[in-house]
Amino acid sequence: MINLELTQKLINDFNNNGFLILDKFLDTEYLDQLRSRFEPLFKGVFETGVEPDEWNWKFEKDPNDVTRQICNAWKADNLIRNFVCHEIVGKFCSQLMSWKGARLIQDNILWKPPGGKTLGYHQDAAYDDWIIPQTMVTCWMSLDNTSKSSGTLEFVKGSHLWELQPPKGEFHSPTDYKEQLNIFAEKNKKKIDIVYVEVPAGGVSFHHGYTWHGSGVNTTQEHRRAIVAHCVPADAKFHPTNEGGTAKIYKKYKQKNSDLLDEKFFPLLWKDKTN
Ligand SMILES: O=C(O)CCC(=O)C(=O)O
Repeated sequence: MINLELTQKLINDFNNNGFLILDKFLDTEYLDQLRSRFEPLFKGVFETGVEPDEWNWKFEKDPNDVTRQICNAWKADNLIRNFVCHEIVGKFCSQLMSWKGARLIQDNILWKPPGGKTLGYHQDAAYDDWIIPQTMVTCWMSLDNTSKSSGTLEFVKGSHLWELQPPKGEFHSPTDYKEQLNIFAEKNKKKIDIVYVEVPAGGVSFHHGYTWHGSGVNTTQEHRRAIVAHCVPADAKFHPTNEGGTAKIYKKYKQKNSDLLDEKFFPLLWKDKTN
């Protein structure tokens, strides 16, 4: 991770747009190593012996033209953990959201091969109604150069100020990946202004949990890979009753008689020690 400070201007940009895009974030000397972890992980070779929580694509079993995703690869791979659990990720997420600290609620590794299909437009915080407060910020770190034609991540500018809608429609490979966005915008009379995350390998974007985003087909001959940290406030807790979104997978980590997010499964990345 490069040593970078967030300026007030960058924080203001995030607050105005609902996202922030930076060309330099990951130390480029680690990119090859990080990319080399993808194939073993999708083949089910887990360095730590711990299986990730979600694993949507398996080598030689699933179609080649989809976006491959693993959730919580940090539990399986120490190098991925070093990056998605890095304190600078937690510090930036906290500063952008005006939080006193940040905790990892989930990671993703994403691999969109040449011809790889879409991911439907959605709002990340819509999936965590089992967390109080229901909020999120996402740090998306790119391991490859990205462009509109490689099916990069795209955001709707200012949509973090729209209300949250429960998850709807297909997430993986919908034919019309903007369908849910268009339905929401039409119903709520919102204007859609799309910005594509076009960064060199090692670049990053951060987005607010309410920001609408998705990605199109990779029409290039290049692979498009990213590692992603989804964070919540350091003192976020389990909702005592809600069971929607991704709760069906993550409620198993709730301890009896406690709403605390256990450090073993939801690690604290950074905490402000100044007050
Ligand atoms: O990389 C993509 O295509 C989508 C990523 C995404 O949805 C996210 O990081 O929240």
